[in-house]
Amino acid sequence: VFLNQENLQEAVLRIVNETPITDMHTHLYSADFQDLMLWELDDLLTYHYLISETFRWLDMPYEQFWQLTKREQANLIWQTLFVEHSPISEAASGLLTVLQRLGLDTSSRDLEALRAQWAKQTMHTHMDQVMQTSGVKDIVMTNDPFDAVERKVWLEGKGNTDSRFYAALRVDTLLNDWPLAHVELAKLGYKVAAAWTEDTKAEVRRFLKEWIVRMDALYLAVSMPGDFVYPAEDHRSRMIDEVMVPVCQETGIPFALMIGVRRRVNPGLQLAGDMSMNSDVSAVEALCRNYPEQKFLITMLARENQHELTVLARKFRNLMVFGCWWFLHIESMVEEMTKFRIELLGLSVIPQHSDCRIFGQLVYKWEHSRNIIAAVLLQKYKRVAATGWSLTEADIRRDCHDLFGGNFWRFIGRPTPALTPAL
Ligand code: RAT
Ligand code: ZN
Repeated sequence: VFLNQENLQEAVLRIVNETPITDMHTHLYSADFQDLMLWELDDLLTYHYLISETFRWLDMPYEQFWQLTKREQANLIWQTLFVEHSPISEAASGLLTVLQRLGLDTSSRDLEALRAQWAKQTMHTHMDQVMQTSGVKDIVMTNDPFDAVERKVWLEGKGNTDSRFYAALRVDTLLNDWPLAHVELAKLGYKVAAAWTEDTKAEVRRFLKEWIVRMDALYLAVSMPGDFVYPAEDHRSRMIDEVMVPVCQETGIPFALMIGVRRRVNPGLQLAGDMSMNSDVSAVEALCRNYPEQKFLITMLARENQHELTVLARKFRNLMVFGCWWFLHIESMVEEMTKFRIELLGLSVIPQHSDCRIFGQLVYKWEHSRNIIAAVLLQKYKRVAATGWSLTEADIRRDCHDLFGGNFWRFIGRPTPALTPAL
C-alpha cells in the first residue's frame, strides 16, 4: 500500500507510537538494586533538574535545603514550581505529563491528594505501566563498580535478573579520578599502584574485563569535561590507549563518551550544580581515526558542538551520534538537533536517549521527544513523497525501528532483543 500526502500523517504518527524503544542511556535500575531503584512521586519531584530550577526562586541557604527530608524538599519544590509559578519548563511540565498519563488528577494542585493516588501503585505495577505507556522495551542502566552499594548487588550474582534491563560499565573514576581509582582498585584486590607501570595497566585491564563479563556490559561509558584533549601526554590518553580501547577490542564492545560537562561549578547545588561547556570535537576525530575498528558512541553537551559532531559522523562510520543530552533535552533543541542530524546523516543516528533517573520519567521524556521526532520525520517524508517517490508503511516501520533501537543494537553488534522471539 502506497502512502499519499493525505494518509502519510496518520501512518507516521501511528507507526512512531507503535515502535518499541531501546533507551540506550539512563540512570535507572532494575528492582534487583533495591533502594537505588527510584520511582516514588517524591523522587520525581526532587529530580536534580527541578532542584536547580527551584533555587532560582529561593533565598534559603543550600545547606538548609539538603538537611530537609526528601518529603520536605518535594513539598518545597511543588510549592515553588507548581503552586507559586506555572510549571512550564521542560522538567516541570514533564512531571505533569507523567501524572496525566498514569491517570492522576492533574487539575488538583493538592500534593497530598496526588500522593494518595500515587500510593495505589506498587513498584512492580508502576514499572509495567510506565513501560507500557512510554513504549520503552529495553533499558540500558549506568553501572559503576566503584559504587559500593551497586557492587554488592553484582557480586551477589544479581543485577541481570530482569531481562528488560541491560548494563553499561561506567568508567569515570578510572579516567577522571585516578588518585581515588588506584586506591579503590587496590582495596578490591587488584595489584595496582599510582605509578603507570605494566603491572598496573594489566591489572586495570583485568578489572575491566571481569566487570564486563559479570555485568554483560553493552559498552564502556564515561562523561568527560569539555577540556578533554586527545591525544595528549596525560593520564586520560594513556588509560584510553593502553587499557580501555584494548579491552573494548578484546571483548568486542563500543566505547561511549559523553563530552562537555563541567562538574560542580556551584558545589552547593550538589548533583544539580554541573554546567555545560564547549568541547574540542577533534578529540573524537583522533579517536575515530586512530581506531577504525573500534566503535564510538558519542554525545556532547554544548549546543555549539552539535553541528560539527554531526558532520564528523559523515567521515567516520565507527562514530555513532546519540541523544540530546541533559540541557539539550528540551523541546527547542531536540527539534533543531533532530532536524539537522537527519538532514546530514539520514536515518543513521540514535536520535534520543532519556537519561532518566526516576522510573516514571520514561513517560514524559519519550512522549515529548517522540512527538518531535515524528514531526521531523513527517516533514521529510512529505518532501520525498512530493517528488513522486512511493512510500509504504513497511518503509516507515523499518526506519522507525532503526531510529528507536535498531541502529543502537546493530552498532553494538547484537540482535535487537524485542524482535528476537518473533524471528
Ligand atoms: O543528565 C543527568 O542526569 C546528569 O546528571 C548526568 O548524569 C549525565 O547524564 C551523565 O551521565 O553524566
Ligand atoms: Zn547520564
